Amino acid sequence: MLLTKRSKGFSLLELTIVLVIVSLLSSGLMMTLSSQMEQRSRTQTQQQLQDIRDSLLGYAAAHIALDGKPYLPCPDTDGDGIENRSGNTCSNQEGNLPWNDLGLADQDAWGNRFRYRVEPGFSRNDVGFTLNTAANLRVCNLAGCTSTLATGLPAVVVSHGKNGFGATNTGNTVNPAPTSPDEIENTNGDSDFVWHTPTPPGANEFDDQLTWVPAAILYNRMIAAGRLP
Ligand SMILES: [Ca+2]
Ligand SMILES: [Ca+2]
Ligand SMILES: [Ca+2]
Repeated sequence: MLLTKRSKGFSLLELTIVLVIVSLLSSGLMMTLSSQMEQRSRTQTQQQLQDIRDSLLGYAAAHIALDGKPYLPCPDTDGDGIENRSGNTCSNQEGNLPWNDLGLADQDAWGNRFRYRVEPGFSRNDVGFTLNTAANLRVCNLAGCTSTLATGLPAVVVSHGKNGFGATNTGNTVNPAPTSPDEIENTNGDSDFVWHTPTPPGANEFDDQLTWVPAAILYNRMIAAGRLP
């Protein structure tokens, strides 16, 4: 009789065990969902970076400097997505991607602008670039650039990733600066950038995503389009 009575419901202990299992399962599910969303945002941003590189190559093929040679766009420095020039040269060699000129989205998957740096010799609209124009941008494995992934680059584009440190947001204000050396290298306005796989928050935090325009690919496309030599 006692057994029949017990089988009608859960004991407090059983209920507690069930609740613990449910909470473990749901927190595991939440973690899986949030890491899936993060991965989806990274994949989306990577696709955008590929489109940006293609658009920069297309821009060079379609824009003719006064001397008949091709040129790349200047950075946008005032938040309207349109390049900023001072006469025939860029107002600044580094700023945000001129998304409006390129016909692309104005933000990465985390709501921030893409950073864009272009070499002076590749961005004049009076004297275009040739096969001999100097290109000195570098993408390195680590800050300080003791080893390089790519050198002699005409242009580099950076998404500042999920943490968005150092990026301009869509309200055209600059987010808090990064503190890790590798992310600082992508915001300090010189010719060197860093790319490697993400590292978690902490002293060496890194979540930036990059693309770059190799000189050889740019030249190849210009020759194929009949724009160079
Ligand atoms: Ca502008
Ligand atoms: Ca970042
Ligand atoms: Ca740098």
